[in-house]
Amino acid sequence: MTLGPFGGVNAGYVVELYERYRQNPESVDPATREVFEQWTPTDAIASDRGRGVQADVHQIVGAANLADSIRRYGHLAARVDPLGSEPIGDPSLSPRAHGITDDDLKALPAALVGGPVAESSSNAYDAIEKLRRVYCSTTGFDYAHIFVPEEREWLRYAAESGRFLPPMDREGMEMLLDRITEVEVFERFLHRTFPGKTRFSIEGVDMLVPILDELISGAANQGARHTIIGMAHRGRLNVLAHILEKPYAQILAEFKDPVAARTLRIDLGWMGDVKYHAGARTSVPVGQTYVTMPPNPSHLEAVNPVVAGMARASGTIATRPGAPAFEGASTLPVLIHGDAAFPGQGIVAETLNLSRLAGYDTAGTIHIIANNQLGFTATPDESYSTSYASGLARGFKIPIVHVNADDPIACLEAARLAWEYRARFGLDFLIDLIGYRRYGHNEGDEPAFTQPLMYKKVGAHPTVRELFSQVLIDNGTITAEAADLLVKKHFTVLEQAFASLKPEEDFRPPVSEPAPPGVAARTETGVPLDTLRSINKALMTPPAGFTFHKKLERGRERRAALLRNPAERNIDWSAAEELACATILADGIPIRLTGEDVERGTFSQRHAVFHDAENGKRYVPLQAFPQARASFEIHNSPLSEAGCVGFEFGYNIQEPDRLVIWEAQYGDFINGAQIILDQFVTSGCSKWGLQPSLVFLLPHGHEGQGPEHSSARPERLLQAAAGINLRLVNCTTAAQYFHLLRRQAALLRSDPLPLFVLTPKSLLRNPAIASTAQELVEGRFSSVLDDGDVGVRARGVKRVVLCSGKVYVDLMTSERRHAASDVAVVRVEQLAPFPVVALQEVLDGYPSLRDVVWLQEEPENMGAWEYMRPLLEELIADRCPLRYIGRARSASPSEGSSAWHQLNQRAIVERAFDLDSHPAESPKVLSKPARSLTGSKR
Ligand SMILES: Cc1ncc(C[n+]2csc(CCOP(=O)(O)OP(=O)(O)O)c2C)c(N)n1
Repeated sequence: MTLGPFGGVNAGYVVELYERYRQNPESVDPATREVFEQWTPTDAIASDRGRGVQADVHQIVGAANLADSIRRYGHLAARVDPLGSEPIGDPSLSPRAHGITDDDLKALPAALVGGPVAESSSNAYDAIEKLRRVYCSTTGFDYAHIFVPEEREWLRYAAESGRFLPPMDREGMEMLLDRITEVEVFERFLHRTFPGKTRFSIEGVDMLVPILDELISGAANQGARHTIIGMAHRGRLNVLAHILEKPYAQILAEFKDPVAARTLRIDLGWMGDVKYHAGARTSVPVGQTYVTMPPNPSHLEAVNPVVAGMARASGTIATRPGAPAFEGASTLPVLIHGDAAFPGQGIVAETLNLSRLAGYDTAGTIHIIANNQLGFTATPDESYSTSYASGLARGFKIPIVHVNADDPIACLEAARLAWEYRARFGLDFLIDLIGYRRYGHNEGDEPAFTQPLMYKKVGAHPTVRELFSQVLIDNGTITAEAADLLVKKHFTVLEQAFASLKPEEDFRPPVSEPAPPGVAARTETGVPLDTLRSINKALMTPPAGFTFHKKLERGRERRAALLRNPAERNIDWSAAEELACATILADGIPIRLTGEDVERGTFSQRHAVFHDAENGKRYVPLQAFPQARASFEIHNSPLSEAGCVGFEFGYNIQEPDRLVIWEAQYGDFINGAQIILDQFVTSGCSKWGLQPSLVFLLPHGHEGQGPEHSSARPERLLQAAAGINLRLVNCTTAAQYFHLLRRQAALLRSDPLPLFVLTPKSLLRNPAIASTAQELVEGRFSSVLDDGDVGVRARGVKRVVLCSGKVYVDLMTSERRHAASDVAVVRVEQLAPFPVVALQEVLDGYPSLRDVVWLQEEPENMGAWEYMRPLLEELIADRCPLRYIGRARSASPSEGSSAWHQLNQRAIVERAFDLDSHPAESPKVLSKPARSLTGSKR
């Protein structure tokens, strides 16, 4: 397309161009030549060429700049509010602002304005008027922030050519009215049948449903086979009913809210959720594409990264070794936002920031803001600092179309533009669907308490169905009776569904069946030595000519020699991890590993990606070894926790046969993703029947680095542990980690649970946690590790110290350990689910106990103690007292000074081995007796 040749220029430049053209018409470009050919400068040219041309040139430049302003700022004058508020406009949209008049424009050629509108116009005035109809009508095109010329030109042409106005014949119009009627009648029926019951009606943005129709069928025509929709409460029931084809009977049954013993699976930890959070998946294709809507928690916008991750997983082909392939066009993600939530919630920005990153992009997500011009009660002025609710999207170079929800054709045009843009560029697009809210925040709320004037208008405002049917009646497309019949037809369908309702049968919670008991404990995960050796050899064979950084060479030499002597304790944490991943890939299970700086590893321990020291080329051993039978992907994530964890959760539930691992830079940063943990990861099964198996690697341990790098806050995860909804492991050997990862991969289908691993930091290279090759060959993960040194002396043991993770190494390397032959140190490697059987067995092996101690380095109100205490009390019963050794209760996870840390750490260890000093007499800051156990049990 060609714009006017002078868009945004100054007069001096045009005079210069005109002089060039006069001397040689071929010396200027064709668009400019065309303007000069049609332009007759005033007579002044003959007498005083310079001044005359200058005057006319000001008009040329004025016209060109007016056209440019309309393209840039026309949306400010667009009538996008169905309630009729005056657009703010902009002075640059009037000819006066550019020193010209309408008459001047009439004397100028249309080519000055450029673009498709110029082709059918007789002069610049005509063309400008057409441009106004494009940019200042019921659609506001907001794309001046798109800096890539090709994308911007495409958008201009699309807007101005009208090519995206779907040619709608009589039948199309009738179908559209039918659809809008169906949407409206559903809400009216619910309103009448269940007065005052919350449903978060769609009314006011009814066009959301036809927009989704257009997006889904448009994307399907472009080859999409799956549409994934994320949305909050507003209009959700309507979308579930009409886009996901959730049966009316089921929705109506949910309104009845039956408590049927048959459906209440409390034994499975099933709690369910309210109806406007439920998800659904169509089992039959709609418009040739399957549609999924994941469940959504109340936390607005939290579902955004989940949908993006699902779409990424759905489009990823992971069955071939090497890096996986991504075919983005196969899946369309659609996110429906609220106008208060979109600018307000940080997770929106985190998700938008993923949109163009390798490993995260979705080949374009289509966003719709269901903009009813209110939050709960908050107004736009109270909700965002941007000009529009959509303002944030500008920074991410996303084209925005503001469209009046009362203009059905303009809405469909916006939808068409969205999917065509996505298909063309594989990038995000945003539709700001501006409507209103017919009722309060929910149907029991009185909106006029806070918005009396707005709701006077809303009360008198006809519905979009009424408006559109009037248009069709006026232009003779349908009769008024036909429009009424449509309403009756849809009421009849709902009435029939309601009349034949059997609430207890029609109500179907998506309960997932639990795995048979004990599967995890029985899972064998050893790998034959020959297999390990050949895989290790392949991993240590780089491409010919690859130059490693000098400092990495020695480590690789050590790695190459690892498995020579199976009894040598030389396998450290990272080697165990790489061998676990390699053997999992060799078993045909794809792996995705992401997190901040994971490619190298926060502690420079992983080096899963090497960079050639000479030419910077990447080499990823796990993508290059010949034994692999599935893909491996690893990505340094952006500096985000909520967005990234949400994304990995979505990826995981969409493709549960892949091992998905997210690593925190330090464990404490996972608190940035607390909403995703609480709302999706730990409760998703209980609320919605989801079965995630996502793995979290959380560096954890008190090492004197201060309060912010010590704790992954296991207490919060343990608080969320109930029944069997997660695994939390704090393991102490490389082999345990190897078997743990392999077990997780083996259980992806049969016993999926999220796995949280508290991982080491300084211990990563410490020989104390190293393992032998033989330990990888044999056995499985053990949830409890008994004190290997006690053996026959078990009878003399008076104290069992139970602990977990890094503090075990502190105990074992203490000088006191040798002398304390009456103290056994037992590691609880898996904290949740509580390993009751394994612990019972171990404790039964010590018949002469005087006490059992739970020892931890975390403060008493953190770590595992408060979770362990009632469980251990029950286990130990009245055999002996249970005591606590560890730091006292504290508001902060650890000391801020390394020296102070060491002092406390040493004291904890000493207390463990000091049987004569009752923990109750310990220094105050360190240990306390278990409150209920200082005397008799409970
Ligand atoms: C993170 C979060 N904070 C607060 C709320 C409570 N809340 C529910 S709806 C709502 C208003 C949302 O307004 P908007 O985004 O415009 O959506 P609408 O309900 O108007 O469609 C609020 C504040 C919530 N659900 N989630």
